[in-house]
Amino acid sequence: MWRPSVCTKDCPDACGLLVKVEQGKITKVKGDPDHPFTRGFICKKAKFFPDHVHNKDRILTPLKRKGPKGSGQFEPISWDEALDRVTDQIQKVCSDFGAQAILPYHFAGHMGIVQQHAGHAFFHKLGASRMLSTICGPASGEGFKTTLGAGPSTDIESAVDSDFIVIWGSNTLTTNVHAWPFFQKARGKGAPIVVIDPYRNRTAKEADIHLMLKPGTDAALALGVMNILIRESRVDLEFVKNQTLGYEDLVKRAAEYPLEKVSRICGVPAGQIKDFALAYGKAKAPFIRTGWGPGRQLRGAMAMRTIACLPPLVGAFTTKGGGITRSLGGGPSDITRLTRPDLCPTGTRVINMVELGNALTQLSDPPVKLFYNYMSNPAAVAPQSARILQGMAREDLFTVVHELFMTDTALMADIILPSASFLEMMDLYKSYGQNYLRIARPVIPPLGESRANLSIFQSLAARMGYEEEVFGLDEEELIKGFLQDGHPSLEGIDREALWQGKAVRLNIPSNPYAQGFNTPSGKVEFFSRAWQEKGLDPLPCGRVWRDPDGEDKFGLELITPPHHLFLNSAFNEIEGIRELAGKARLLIHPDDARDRRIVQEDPVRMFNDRGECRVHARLTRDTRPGLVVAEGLHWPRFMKGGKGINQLTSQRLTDQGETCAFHCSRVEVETLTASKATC
Ligand SMILES: Nc1nc2c(c(=O)[nH]1)N[C@H]1C(S)=C(S)[C@@H](COP(=O)(O)OP(=O)(O)OC[C@H]3O[C@@H](n4cnc5c(=O)[nH]c(N)nc54)[C@H](O)[C@@H]3O)O[C@H]1N2
Ligand SMILES: Nc1nc2c(c(=O)[nH]1)N[C@H]1C(S)=C(S)[C@@H](COP(=O)(O)OP(=O)(O)OC[C@H]3O[C@@H](n4cnc5c(=O)[nH]c(N)nc54)[C@H](O)[C@@H]3O)O[C@H]1N2
Ligand SMILES: [Mo]
Repeated sequence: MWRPSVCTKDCPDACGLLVKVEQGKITKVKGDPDHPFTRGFICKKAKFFPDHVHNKDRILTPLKRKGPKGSGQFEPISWDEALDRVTDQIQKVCSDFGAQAILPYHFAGHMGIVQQHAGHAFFHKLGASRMLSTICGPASGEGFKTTLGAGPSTDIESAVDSDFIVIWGSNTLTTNVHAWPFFQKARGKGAPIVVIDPYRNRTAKEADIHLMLKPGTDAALALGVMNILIRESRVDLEFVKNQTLGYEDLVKRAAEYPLEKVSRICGVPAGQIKDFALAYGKAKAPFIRTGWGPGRQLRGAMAMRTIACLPPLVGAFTTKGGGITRSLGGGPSDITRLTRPDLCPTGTRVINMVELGNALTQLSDPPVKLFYNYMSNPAAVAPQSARILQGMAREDLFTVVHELFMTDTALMADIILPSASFLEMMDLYKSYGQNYLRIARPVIPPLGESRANLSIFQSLAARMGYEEEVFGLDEEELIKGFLQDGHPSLEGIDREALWQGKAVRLNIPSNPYAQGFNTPSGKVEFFSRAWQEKGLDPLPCGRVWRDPDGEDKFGLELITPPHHLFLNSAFNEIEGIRELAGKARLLIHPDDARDRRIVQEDPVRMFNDRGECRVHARLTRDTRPGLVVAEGLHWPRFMKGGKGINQLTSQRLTDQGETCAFHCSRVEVETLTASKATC
């Protein structure tokens, strides 16, 4: 029997799935042809879901540590014992140090609205430290918001009518593959596809044109393009006059970015930049799909803000098919009935999740004494992991991990609570890459003793004696409440179809920017008074910020973009996927390899002052001299030496949004082949 479901991974596509169940076991997963956006195909990873659910390594009972921290020695215990231990420890920490000594840590292991937010009310009521959720998108979001206003951007489906597609810092064929058929349709009607990315990723290889810029130089490139558009009279002056703020200032700023200078900053040939600018300016309906890549630089918000100035300059929003997309994710948004921020004591301290390493090792008054991790694998995904592991190894820290698998984070736990898989729980799904809403019900019951997040937090709440309504509501009641929030996107939607499990289109326009801009002035803000008031440059600016640590010592820049076969660190649990993915590799230009006596496939050590890891060298011209690329994220415990790529990344925060600059590290690389290392 085939049952409908939704892929709950942190991916913009949120695929419609059909799941085959035979004798209580999931035997096959395929794409749901009725899903209007994902249209019946799924990525290679999702085909392995049966091996995710029925994985021999899945944790199916609560576990208690019995050996030293990190040794991997655990013994099964009952739920009662596990919950008692967790609540006893919570109470002890609260009485000895206060509730703020407890740090919840969570992200997007599961994208369902209920399960993703299932712990918030509990930790608010407890008065635990609050986690600032910054690891992924806020720098990009702040950038877009500043220029174009908050809210969903142009619908990817509308790109079929574009005559010029730009994929700017997104590896679409790896991270958003269901957008590709829409781009291909436009291409079939004559639209070229341009990719702007520091390396020749899978998408760049399939594009018509690839501008291979240096990391962190997007704002300079966009200003150079603007300068050409202005000088060559390719600006939509009417749109600019009626709907934008600060054009005269922008003209002056763009003039500071003449072609040759921009070419030097970005490392892109001047002719390529000029051709791109003229073609963008000439297109009737140019469409830009920005990924999160430019935002994962120290000046990520500025980069995204500056890229976002291009469509309004040429009036792209006035034509069907034109526009710009970063994130959709509109729709009902009031989750306070579930998260209950009102229960949180005022003045509770906030800890940025990017700075977890510092929080676990340096924070005092109070120090973190209880770390509660769920839906995230920080030992693999968060920056400067050596420091995180140092913190997690503290004997005086009690760690609870709520997981399906023995991740590097779970290995450091005192108590592990077994999580049900997404196919064993109910939830409501929005997506940040398309405008559909969908409900999925359990396809099979939870395996073993595993339980969904909501159920676990409710048991803890009951043990703590919490009586608020939220601690007694089930998934269905919470979803019903959420769908009543009166948001305009819910007007007229087919609720019956939604409850039957069908994907239902939200009432969101294809091109929200055609209806105005959600900025303080209601216009596109080339000049931002809000940034000026914060002491920031109010105009787009192309100055490049690189990793300041070890400029004299480490000669290479490192970016760590997504791997085709993993999703952040997920899917490492599947042996078949690990085999397909092979060894952890580093793309390095042959010139850099030669200087370091590194040959094809050499094991190498990559290092900086923050840490080190071991990978295999792949010599390739898909990257430029001076730039190495490590597609991630392999689980550190499966890498040689047990150290992951985030040993090298830093906790430094982006200019706005306080996000991690994952693609902005300086490193050095040396061969580990003994004969060469000694000669
Ligand atoms: N297969 C797979 N799919 C995924 C994920 C995964 O790990 N694997 N992760 C999921 C998640 S959580 C997210 S947020 C999305 C992210 O999806 P993307 O936006 O595609 O991923 P990014 O890491 O932001 O990197 C995108 C591209 O930006 C490039 N880049 C790096 N620095 C710069 C720069 O300074 N300028 C420019 N122009 N480009 C730069 C990288 O080389 C990369 O090709 O994908 C989701 N989908
Ligand atoms: N170097 C580098 N690091 C990066 C990035 C990068 O580009 N480069 N990308 C970053 C980005 S964009 C993101 S979004 C973060 C993502 O960081 P995370 O959200 O931590 O991502 P995952 O690796 O998917 O880890 C999620 C974990 O949740 C578990 N899980 C799944 N479902 C459930 C559930 O229902 N309940 C519970 N309790 N657990 C569940 C999974 O088994 C998995 O171990 O990583 C970031 N890290
Ligand atoms: Mo992300």
